[in-house]
Amino acid sequence: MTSTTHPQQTDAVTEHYDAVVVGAGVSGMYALLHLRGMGLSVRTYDGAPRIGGTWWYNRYPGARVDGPSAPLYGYTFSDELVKEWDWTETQSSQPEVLSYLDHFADRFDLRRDIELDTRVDDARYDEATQRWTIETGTGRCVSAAFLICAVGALSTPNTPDIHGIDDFGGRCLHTGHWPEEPVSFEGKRVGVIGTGSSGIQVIPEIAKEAAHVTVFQRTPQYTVPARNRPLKAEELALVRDNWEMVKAGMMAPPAADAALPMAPGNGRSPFEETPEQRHALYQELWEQGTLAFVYGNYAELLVNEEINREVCAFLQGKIREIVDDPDTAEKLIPDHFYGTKRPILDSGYYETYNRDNVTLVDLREDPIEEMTRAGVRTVMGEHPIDMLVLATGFDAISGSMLRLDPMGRGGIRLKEKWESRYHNYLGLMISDFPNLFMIHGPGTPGVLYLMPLGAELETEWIANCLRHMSERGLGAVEPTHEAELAWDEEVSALAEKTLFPRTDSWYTGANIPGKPRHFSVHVGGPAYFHRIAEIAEQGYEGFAFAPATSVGSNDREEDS
Ligand code: N01
Repeated sequence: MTSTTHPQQTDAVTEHYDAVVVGAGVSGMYALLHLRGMGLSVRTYDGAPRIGGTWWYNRYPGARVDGPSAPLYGYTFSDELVKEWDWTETQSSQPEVLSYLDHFADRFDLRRDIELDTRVDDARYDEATQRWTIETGTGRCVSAAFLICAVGALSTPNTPDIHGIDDFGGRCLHTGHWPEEPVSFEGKRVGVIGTGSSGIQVIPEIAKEAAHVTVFQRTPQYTVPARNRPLKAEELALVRDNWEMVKAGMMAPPAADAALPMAPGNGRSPFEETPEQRHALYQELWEQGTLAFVYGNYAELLVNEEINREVCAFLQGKIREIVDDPDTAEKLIPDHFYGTKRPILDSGYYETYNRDNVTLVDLREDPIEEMTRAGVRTVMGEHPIDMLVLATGFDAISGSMLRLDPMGRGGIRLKEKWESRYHNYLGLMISDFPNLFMIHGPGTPGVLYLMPLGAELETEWIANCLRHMSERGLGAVEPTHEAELAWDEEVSALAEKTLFPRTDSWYTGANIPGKPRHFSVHVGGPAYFHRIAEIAEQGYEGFAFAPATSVGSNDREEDS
């Protein structure tokens, strides 16, 4: 890196990089490593005091990977890393994932290029220099040829606008922004709002310690036992010894005619089996726990109403079986298609309602009116509490990009561009925002795929694009408007084959008041990565490149 001056940029700019990465979570750190490995000068900024992104902020009791078992939730690019990190449980806990990310940062010497406690406040593109100017809350002003937004799909907390919440006399915590120091619930009356993945993980843990827990539930949720357990040495060895095959399996797309675009299912047809056979499968998967309940199920589960309703009935039976009080059990029965909200894995969630110190308030029949100094007032009365835990989720997928709100060509802000739709191409780039790349943006499989592996594959695509530009003396790239519209149709058409768009969820933005309702996840799973590779191989169809201008073109050679 040098401090070359670019004439069109303000005097305040003190440093110039090839790339600035926003975010030092799973994606941002991999982007730093990979781009630095190409000989680029890269700087990474993160507002948190430590690396880890979501895994730093979501440090609430009970937080653990709610996806595929370890070691599949981890980077795949380094055989050494796979071999040397001993995951200890099937559903890795938040402290263990954070330790793994710390190890990753140290092992690959990433920290020297990461500035923590440094939130990016603004990013503006300058067409003349083909560079981004980036300003941080700490007063830094730097420029970069490429802006890599690894801002997280689930990292902007959603804090509900409840009347009087600021007047509450007790402590108020958000699961997505949990304090660093330990929190004691001992002897406390705790209210929890929210029963998504975070609520379902945290409620049983709080109930073990608190004097009383009142759960304020707006929408009941299905959850399947996580069946978390220690990983056996032989299980880890099996994966390590067959790593190439395991990895290939993670990236293999289902057949083009598969019922569910993102996963092959169990290879069995539900229509060729008797109701008893199907029930036996659901029972087997319930006993197995984990996301096997989705991925070991029939591929029709997320596309066929009839099969989905049968699975819902099975799960509803489980709730009635587990929960002793029939009224409470009825309040816990969901009414959406299973799996169309993010599938949840729990450790004793429904069982928690059998405890004497746990009460469920159904906000659909008894909504919150306001918070008072002493608690939560619902239509039917006041619930005194000493602490409030908001497990109210995130402004997901697009929220963190909108919080960054970069300014593109001609002064356009992202908030303007995305007012009614998250226009993008391949989930990676946005027209009018040249040289800005997103990782796990809207339009990628992001939250429906393996996040670390997805980040690797998206970063590698970005790196290849930068190489393509460098070899041809190109200084700017952005998608065309037409390509964006076609991509939106492609993503929507895939989603329409499934039941996903029919449910209100954070996938559709329905959890945030006023957010446009649009299912913005690519449901193709591994097929997405094959698709974006194909587009690159075909000469980056749908992208417009511009030759490097003289003022902005020199950085790679000079800076590295
Ligand atoms: O958030 P959510 P989450 N009044 O949006 C309720 C990932 N994750 O943090 O459904 C009352 O799912 C809301 O009700 P409703 C994981 O992928 C990963 O739980 O909108 N209630 C819902 O019950 C997950 O899916 C990990 O009606 C209000 C809850 O709050 C995703 O993050 C850990 C309300 C929010 O559920 C999000 O999960 C945690 C209001 N005004 C999460 N506003 C790990 O892997 C919202 N709610 C570690």
